[in-house]
Amino acid sequence: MVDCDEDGVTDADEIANGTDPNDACSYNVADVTVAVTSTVDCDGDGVIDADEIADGTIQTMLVVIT
Ligand SMILES: [Ca+2]
Ligand SMILES: [Ca+2]
Repeated sequence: MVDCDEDGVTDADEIANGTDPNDACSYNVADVTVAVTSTVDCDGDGVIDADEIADGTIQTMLVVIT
């Protein structure tokens, strides 16, 4: 299982989803199947995504940077 951007979604799943396997802010939260080891805070609220996923506080299924 390869997860190049460490967002918890394997590259194969990202390709299947159409998200970017090299962008830790591009993934489908529903498809997080491995440990999230990235330390990105994609929505900029001060809580890293790994913690938001663990806490269930990520609201959107697909993280989109605006
Ligand atoms: Ca990704
Ligand atoms: Ca955040």
